[in-house]
Amino acid sequence: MDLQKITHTWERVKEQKPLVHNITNVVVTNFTANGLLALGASPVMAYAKEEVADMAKLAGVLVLNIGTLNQQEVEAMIIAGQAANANQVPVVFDPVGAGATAYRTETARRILQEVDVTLLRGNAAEIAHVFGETWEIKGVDAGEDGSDQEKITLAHKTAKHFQTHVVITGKEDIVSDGSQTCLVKNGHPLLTQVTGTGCLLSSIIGAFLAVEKNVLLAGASALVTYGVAAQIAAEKTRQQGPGSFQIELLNQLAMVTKEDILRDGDVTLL
Ligand code: ATP
Ligand code: TZP
Ligand code: MG
Ligand code: MG
Repeated sequence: MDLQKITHTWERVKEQKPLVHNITNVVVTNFTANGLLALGASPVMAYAKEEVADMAKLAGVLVLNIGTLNQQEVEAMIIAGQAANANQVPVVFDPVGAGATAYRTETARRILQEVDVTLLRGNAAEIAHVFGETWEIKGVDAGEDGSDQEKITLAHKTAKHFQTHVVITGKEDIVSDGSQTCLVKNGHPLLTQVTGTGCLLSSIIGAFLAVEKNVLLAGASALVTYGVAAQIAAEKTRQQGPGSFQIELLNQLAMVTKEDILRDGDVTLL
């Protein structure tokens, strides 16, 4: 995968400032809105079943996230998802905590059945549970990350089974369409010490999908850009803690340069 193509995709996000309609969780709402703004996208959070179809139609992408789900919100997600499908608006789905409870696993599968999801993004445990395998999980956090090969196999079969694209994140990230797969080795362990960094990433992938129809390219571009911004943020806050890192991540989502991405981006088409 060509880093020039990746920076070109990122530049188009900044130019086009796509509207990202999020139906997300209460933990990460503000962080997600600020992260999307820092990247150059335009966030909106809208949840009422009376308005979600109208908002999804207007948007460049719809992002669904079941982090603090309830029955009303799930109904709204399905209405929004079907409106997005009817209007060729791409849909990203983050099945937060799938596998932790039966309700989350069943809801994740229901959304995948009733909505045509363009890209499914989760940690390895969440994706495994959605697919129907068991994998260690602790609340919304993955247990063991798994080897690259295990994650690649899981991404392949999940993408094929649900006819979608899959991103599995962790120490290394994978994006797969069921046959072609990219491996991204950017990011920083401090990302695991700030809540919502996975949820924000799902919305950022959405912003890239709003400007790029090639889902593998959009996914890889988002993973590289986000991972490089995190690496620079970690470097800049080296003597400090996760609080400073969280703020610096927002700064770097706005300030990361083409040169940074070309220098530090680490992506391989397998
Ligand atoms: P979890 O709840 O298991 O933390 P998540 O939804 O927060 O899952 P992550 O897998 O943590 O999602 O991915 C979020 C971001 O953190 C991604 O950019 C990923 O590359 C990065 N990341 C996660 N773990 C590491 C790590 N050990 N080293 C470097 N980057 C990491
Ligand atoms: N509990 C329910 S949703 C949520 C928590 C802690 C946020 C999870 O965010 P992420 O991005 O998966 O770490
Ligand atoms: Mg995480
Ligand atoms: Mg998550």
